Amino acid sequence: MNQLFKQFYVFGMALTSAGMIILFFGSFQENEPTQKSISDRPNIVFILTDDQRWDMLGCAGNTIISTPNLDKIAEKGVRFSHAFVTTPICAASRASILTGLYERTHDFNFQKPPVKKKDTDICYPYLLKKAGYRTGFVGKFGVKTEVSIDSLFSSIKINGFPYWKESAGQTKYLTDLQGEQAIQFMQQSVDQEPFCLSLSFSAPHADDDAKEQYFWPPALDALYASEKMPIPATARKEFYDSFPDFLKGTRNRERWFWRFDTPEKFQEMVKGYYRMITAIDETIGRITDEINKLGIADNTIIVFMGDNGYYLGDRGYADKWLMHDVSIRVPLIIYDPRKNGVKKKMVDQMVLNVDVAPTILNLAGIPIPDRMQGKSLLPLMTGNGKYRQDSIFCEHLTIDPKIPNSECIRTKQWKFIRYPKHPEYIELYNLIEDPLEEHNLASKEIHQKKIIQFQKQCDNSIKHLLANR
Ligand SMILES: [Ca+2]
Repeated sequence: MNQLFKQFYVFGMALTSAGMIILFFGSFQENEPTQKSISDRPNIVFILTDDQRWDMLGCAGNTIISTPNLDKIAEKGVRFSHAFVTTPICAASRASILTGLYERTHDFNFQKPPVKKKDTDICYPYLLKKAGYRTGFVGKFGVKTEVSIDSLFSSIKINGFPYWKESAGQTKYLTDLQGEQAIQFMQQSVDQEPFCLSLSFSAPHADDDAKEQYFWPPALDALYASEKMPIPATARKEFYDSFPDFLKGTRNRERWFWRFDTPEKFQEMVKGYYRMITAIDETIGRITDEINKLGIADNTIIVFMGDNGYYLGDRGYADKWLMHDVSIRVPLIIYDPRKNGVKKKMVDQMVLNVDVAPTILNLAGIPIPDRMQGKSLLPLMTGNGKYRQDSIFCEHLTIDPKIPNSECIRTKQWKFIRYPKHPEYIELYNLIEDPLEEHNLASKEIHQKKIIQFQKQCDNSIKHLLANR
């Protein structure tokens, strides 16, 4: 018995040939999950990294970084070149990944009450577990929930900083330890298929409390040592100096002093960040070897994503939180060995972290709850069915006084950014002519109508997301 699932979406935007912006909003999703017995369903390994920017992958065009195992997964699967997070911060982004809901709707972030039961009731591990999956979690969870997370996962191994751990009389690098725990879960699950493992590496997140910030295994000490790490185009001093006061001296700038305030420190810190990503890649290599060894490679889907982007000295900043592409754009790769009608190698349409949960459910043949705001990416992977995201809305609602709240609309061509507490300052970039967002066009007379339309679109998006809270 097949069922038809529809989701109407409220965000979208069309530009007419006359350059007028028309708000229209509606996208439609159809999924016809095959009703199979639970034992025929695929295993799913969902790997999330912490603070890995979209271009920190060889397969994304980075000619310095070494990520051969992830490149291999991308080669066999589908890479999404324009994947974004709806909120660029660990806590809110992870809640969005779990539930398929925007921050404005799930209302979870640092120093906020836990994710409500009605929202964890639709999260992907809960629904997979309910359908008969063995669900496992390893690594940094980063989300508080009203319900015990035992109701979401059959097996839980939560851990985090510091990067060096004492385990059974040995000192272990955290990424290696998390990899071992992931492998252990798969070994324990192989007679209880299907399983879904959510593996959330702590790396390459800096250990903020440590002067060194970045930690990697000694075997990688020599890697990148002779490289000259590229300095971002927006790292120049006059760029930072041109900011309004509320964007100066913020948390992004504070951490810039920790990491990038001299050319020598910049080189060393960026190399450390790269080495941490290579260490993740090596661990992922061990995980894919184990999938082969266990004889489950033809039925195990791998989904790989980052939880937010990263300023590596761009704009005189460090870390994430704001709405520029370096902060909201993340890597996303999905490899389904069953093929399942997948024809695409790369998808350049804009997709979101809130799409992960509905995609995982769709791949597992489980109905997608109407309440979910993300959409399954399967139609984009197969080239069949409907998915449309002509524009995306992103936001960050932190209560940290040193991080200005911000909201944006991004289309293929335009980026509109506003700061709710500083309505006088707007950023507008033409991404086709200016992909690095160097030239703020907001004061140009010719763009004023466009700005009014983007303001309305932000307001409408927020209204819709609040109504669904
Ligand atoms: Ca993060």
